[in-house]
Amino acid sequence: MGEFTPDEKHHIVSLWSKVNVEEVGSEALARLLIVYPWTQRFFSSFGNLSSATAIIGNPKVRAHGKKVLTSFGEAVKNLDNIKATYAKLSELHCNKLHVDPENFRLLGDILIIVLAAHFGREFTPACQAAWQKLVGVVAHALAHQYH
Ligand code: HEG
Repeated sequence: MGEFTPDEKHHIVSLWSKVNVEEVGSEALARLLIVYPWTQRFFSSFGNLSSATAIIGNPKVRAHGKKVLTSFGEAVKNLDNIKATYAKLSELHCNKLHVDPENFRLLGDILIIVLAAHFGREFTPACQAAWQKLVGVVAHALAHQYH
């Protein structure tokens, strides 16, 4: 509640309005799987993940990356209520998918890198700071139901 200042909200919402969810989402998930290969274990049903090229070209990675970033957009729409927004999803990742919450932090860090690459100098230090705060709050919310 009240975690973000009006300035931070502005940075988050205005950048988000320019994000191509499919491009950025699929690139972020692909990079997660390439840079931290142990994260591939959660996606054994996704087919060929045997090389960076295979991962980048894998349509299931692409679709899931889009799904994850679309869901991330719920945080942008509910900046004052992120924990409640992800309560169900946290339970799913914990009880059903058994995803170690450390992976939410890794994906958040990678998302920042992908946004920087896509937006260049438009991704100003103040904008980056707001987004870093956001990915931290989202990771915390998704880890909340873990026990
Ligand atoms: Mg998760 C499913 C969102 C990080 C592994 N993730 C999903 C789904 C959503 C979602 C919306 C579909 C849920 C459903 O079917 O009802 N994921 C989501 C967000 C974030 C995240 C918002 C972080 C910002 N997920 C994440 C990470 C991993 C992971 C870091 C693993 C490294 N997610 C995961 C897996 C599934 C989902 C294995 C099921 C995929 C499938 O088999 O279709």
